[in-house]
Amino acid sequence: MKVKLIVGAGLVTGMLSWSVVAQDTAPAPVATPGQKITIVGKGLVEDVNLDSDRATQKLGPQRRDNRIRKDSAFLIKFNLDRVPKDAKIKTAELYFYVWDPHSDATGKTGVFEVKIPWVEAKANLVQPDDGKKWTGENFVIGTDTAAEPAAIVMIQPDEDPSKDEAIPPVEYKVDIAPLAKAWLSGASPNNGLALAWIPDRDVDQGYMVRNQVTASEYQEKMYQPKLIITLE
Ligand SMILES: [Ca+2]
Ligand SMILES: [Ca+2]
Repeated sequence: MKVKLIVGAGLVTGMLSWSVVAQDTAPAPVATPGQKITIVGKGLVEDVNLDSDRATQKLGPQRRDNRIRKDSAFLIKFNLDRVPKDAKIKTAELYFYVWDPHSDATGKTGVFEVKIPWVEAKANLVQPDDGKKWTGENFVIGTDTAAEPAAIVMIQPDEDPSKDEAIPPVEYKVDIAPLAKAWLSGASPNNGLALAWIPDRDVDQGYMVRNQVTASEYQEKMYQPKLIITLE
């Protein structure tokens, strides 16, 4: 069996963090009841900001300047190769981390299934890949994604309005088991998900809410986006 080791660059609580990526020569993984599979880190997670102010920039390497706001979204795709094909998924908890919450308002944030394939190093608001197009001129929620969110998360504003940043970043988690099941079974191609702001005056009082989230390039692994799948 040939395995490739990727050693995390950061020290996390005093220990080196490891990810093991099985190559295609590895035997197929076997499902164990109650098993937890954590998908985190470069090599297993791709993410990129599609940002209206930087529409043609390729923002895949951005560590934390990833903006969820009007006409902008943060895309995340998890590699499910380590999940046994016949596994029965009980929960699939998406974790993401907000380091710059909006100063005043709660941000209603949808998790939308993405319908178009995209490449972390090439995608931006105007293209999913070099030489490729989103459905229209730009990436649009409801056109390049499912119409309805698979889940909704309420991102809270700054706890202390005098401080612009949350240190450490604030953790959010939400179960996206139906999405993960569809990707694993092949019912839906795995093009990942988009975190996008959903304007709602009852929630945001009419504010244009902007939140910034960490990416898989963030120096501390514990604050990188991840998916924790628990099997039945
Ligand atoms: Ca990235
Ligand atoms: Ca802030």
